[in-house]
Amino acid sequence: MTTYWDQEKECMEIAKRQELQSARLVDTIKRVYDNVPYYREKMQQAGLTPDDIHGIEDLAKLPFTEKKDLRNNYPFYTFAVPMKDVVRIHASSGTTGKQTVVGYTQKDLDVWADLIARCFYSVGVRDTDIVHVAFGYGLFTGGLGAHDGAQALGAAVVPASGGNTNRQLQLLVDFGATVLACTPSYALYLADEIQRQGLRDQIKLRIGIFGAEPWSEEMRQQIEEKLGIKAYDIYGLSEIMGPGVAMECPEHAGMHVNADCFIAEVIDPETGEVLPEGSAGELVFTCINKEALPLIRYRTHDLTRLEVAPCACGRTTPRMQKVKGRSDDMLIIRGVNVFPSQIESALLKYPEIAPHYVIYVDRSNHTD
Ligand code: DLL
Repeated sequence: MTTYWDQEKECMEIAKRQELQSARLVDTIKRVYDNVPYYREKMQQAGLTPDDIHGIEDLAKLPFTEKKDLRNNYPFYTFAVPMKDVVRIHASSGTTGKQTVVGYTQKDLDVWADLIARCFYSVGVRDTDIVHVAFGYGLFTGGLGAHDGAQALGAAVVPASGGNTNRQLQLLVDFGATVLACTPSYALYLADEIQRQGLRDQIKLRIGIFGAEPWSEEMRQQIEEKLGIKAYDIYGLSEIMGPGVAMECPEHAGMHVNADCFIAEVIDPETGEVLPEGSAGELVFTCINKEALPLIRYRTHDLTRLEVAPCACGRTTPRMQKVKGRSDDMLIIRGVNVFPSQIESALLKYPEIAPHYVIYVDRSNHTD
């Protein structure tokens, strides 16, 4: 009937999954070498051709990709398919005014929706649920990503997008949403407003799916208590796909990486060396089931650890622990990526202001 769950079942056996990853990696490397001049040059500089990549054992031979590489090839020069095959474009902020642009073919969108459906299903979302999506819709991948995934699962989607809290509360009450998807900071803000306006008895939420920014166990407890829901962490980044790269299961024992589509590695952020299983370091992803933008060894700059032992839920995919920080200076404010250099370039437009500044980020009342 549904495909999203069966696909994952197919790669439960670790050896079988590694075989699938190897086959997909070899195919991806051939495609980027043939179709993306940037990757061909990078591989040639490293003395590599696709014939040198036989499977996941050769992954570490390949050069890394950085956000700046996408920026230098702005907007579409990293795409591996002609523009006629691209059906959606999203973007995320970069270190300058320029966005990091990402593209999807129809198949990419179908795979992405399936992955999110798989994530949502794993925490109990069903086709009988009403999913209120309060991630921003637009270039950000949160809104449309969660939307397509919930719809693929057969749930009824309320595309609320972000902001206008009173309207959001009215929709939650009137439509009786059972699932809320948004940033954790906005969930806490909504929870406080629900409490303040005495609406708790009129809210039917039972599951919360929150991500796009780091959040703590304490924050989970607060949200769960205030809204009377179970809250789950969802992780992703535009360059790799958007939300749904990894998501927690009801065991709350880390986020299961969708390993049939993304190979995760943890490296030393200083040296670039791949670290032994279970070490903390910087997360790197390779896309192995993507057509338009299959990034190779993309450095996320997110610091975490990968747990490879099978989970108590029965699944065998590696689990990433909560993101502990970043190895660059990016801040994430209400799900929006902000680099200090962007603040600096705005300040420098005013000659009357000296270019010395301190950035103060206050999250104390969850609205900032
Ligand atoms: O934030 C995609 C997303 C949307 C994920 C909705 C989850 C839910 P970007 O705007 O490209 O994409 O930002 C990606 O956000 O490298 C992390 O630093 C951070 N991030 C995303 N999810 C989490 C999370 C979306 N669950 C950057 N915990 C990533 C901690 C997260 N940080």
